Amino acid sequence: MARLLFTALLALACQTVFGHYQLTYPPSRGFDESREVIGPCGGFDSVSSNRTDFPLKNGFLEINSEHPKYTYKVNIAYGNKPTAADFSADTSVVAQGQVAYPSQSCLQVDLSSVKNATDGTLATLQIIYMAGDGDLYQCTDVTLKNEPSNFNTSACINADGSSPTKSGSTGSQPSSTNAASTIQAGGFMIMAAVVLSLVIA
Ligand SMILES: *[C@@H]1O[C@H](CO)[C@@H](O)[C@H](O)[C@H]1NC(C)=O
Ligand SMILES: *[C@@H]1O[C@H](CO)[C@@H](O)[C@H](O)[C@H]1NC(C)=O
Ligand SMILES: *[C@@H]1O[C@H](CO)[C@@H](O)[C@H](O)[C@H]1NC(C)=O
Ligand SMILES: [Cu+2]
Repeated sequence: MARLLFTALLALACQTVFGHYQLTYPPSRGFDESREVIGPCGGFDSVSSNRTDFPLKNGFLEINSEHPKYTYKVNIAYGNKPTAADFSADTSVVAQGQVAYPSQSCLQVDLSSVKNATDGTLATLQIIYMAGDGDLYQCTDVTLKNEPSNFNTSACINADGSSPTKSGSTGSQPSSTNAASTIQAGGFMIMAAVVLSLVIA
């Protein structure tokens, strides 16, 4: 019984400490925190049957981050059923940047100067998120459109209140993600202390 309690507490603590991120818009192919490390799409290899229209100009991906600081890269792959290799061409990167606050962030993805991104093209957008605990993957299946019929522009929100057009522009990668690692190490210590005190009691 006590052992069960420890296990439950440990699982809870781990979940809190090791939160990652969710792609909240357009809808993710699928989310399973424990499989988010699996490329190219966080463990979800099947293409969604209902694609979201994605604007060629001024598009974005909205994510919810549990880490307070991270860098990210957005890759595009074309066609109905892209393979892992399709996301990793030199020409696949369509956005990258860094964010220094947790929770909601609107990552700008402007495809207007991407050569193969044309009206009506089927594509999959992949986010690779890096916050110090491995590359974490999410994907969304879209149809690229000049005039999207079902793209929700209101979903673009930055938790720090900054202008969405400024956040997530293609930018330089920071040299390290030490802040995130430090916070995680801190979480580890607290978790260890809690478990230890329970064992002693
Ligand atoms: C597709 O439809 C299902 C069921 O309505 C929904 O859960 C899922 O989020 C949708 N996916 C996309 C990419 O719109
Ligand atoms: C565009 O498509 C062509 C033909 O499929 C391919 O050779 C080329 O690498 C693609 N370019 C980009 C930027 O993806
Ligand atoms: C669009 O996104 C906003 C913010 O997330 C949400 O409140 C609203 O319900 C969404 N609209 C539609 C039509 O899904
Ligand atoms: Cu994480």
